[in-house]
Amino acid sequence: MKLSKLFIGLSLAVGLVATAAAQTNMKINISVAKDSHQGVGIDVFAQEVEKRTSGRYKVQTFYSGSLGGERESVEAVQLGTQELTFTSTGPVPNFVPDAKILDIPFLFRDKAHARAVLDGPIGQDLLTKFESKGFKALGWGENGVRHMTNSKRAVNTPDDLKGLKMRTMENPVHVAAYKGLGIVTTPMAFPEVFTALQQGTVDGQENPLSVIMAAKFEQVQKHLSLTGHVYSPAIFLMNNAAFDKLSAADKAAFLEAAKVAIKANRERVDADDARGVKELSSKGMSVVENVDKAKFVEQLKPVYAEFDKQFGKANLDKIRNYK
Ligand code: EAX
Repeated sequence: MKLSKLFIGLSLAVGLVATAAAQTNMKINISVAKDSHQGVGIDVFAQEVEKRTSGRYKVQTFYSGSLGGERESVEAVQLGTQELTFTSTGPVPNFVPDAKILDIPFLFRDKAHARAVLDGPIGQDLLTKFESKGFKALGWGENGVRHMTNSKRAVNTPDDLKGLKMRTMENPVHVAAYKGLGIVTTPMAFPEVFTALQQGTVDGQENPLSVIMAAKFEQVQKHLSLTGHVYSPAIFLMNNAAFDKLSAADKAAFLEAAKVAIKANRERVDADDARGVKELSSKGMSVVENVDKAKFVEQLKPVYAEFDKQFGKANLDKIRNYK
């Protein structure tokens, strides 16, 4: 009797210890809502990690900037206070300067071109630059092609941008380029943007249709112009030490999970791009669909001259001409 009780007690204790050791919890977050291209990305990532590690790793998902904006989150991952984040490249150059080159306006012809560059040798080489800064970059996802919105007027040409006060990401390339377009730039973390637009602290902002819809910016912005001025990548970042602690098989599982997640994330961007204009117009936005992009490129000439110096024209051409 006593012995069997002891046995039950022991096996319970062993079971508890085993369960505790078996499951490691990690956190991942995004600054936009769950029902979005990024939400799909981290939800699929979490499922895939759990599945591919037989539940030994559980990734808790956080949305809408509840753990902080993108800059704060990248910093938390670098410090190791948070294991993972999925972020646009907006704040990334502040940590990994090599990433700056990707956010240059009109660098990519379209999403297919950008995806090919990111999945090819240029993008894969860039991923390795994160390691010395404390990150394991698991793969390039996508935030989408950025367009401009504002509450003041329809934007057809760069002239219409002169003097508009717009929120920008905390990204030096964006700030330089938008200044070159005559915009009054106000860098700001994403979780503050809705209120800033609502209160009129800024007139406008720029983001992919996916983000505009997920954030419901149509409630506080009248005009949308399909400027398509920047392709905005996203990236799965993990704390490098946390990644290093994984077994070889688990490392492969995390990398594979990111791949599956990126596929789902990009598919959602395509779906959002296909329905975005119709949906946003039906909710009251007035949309300029045909923007003469050549005029924007022309206006950016002095800024491009600066970028040629900073990044090397050959490096920019390598991306532009990638097939
Ligand atoms: O990553 O800050 C931004 O405008 C980003 O595009 C947004 O947070 C989604």
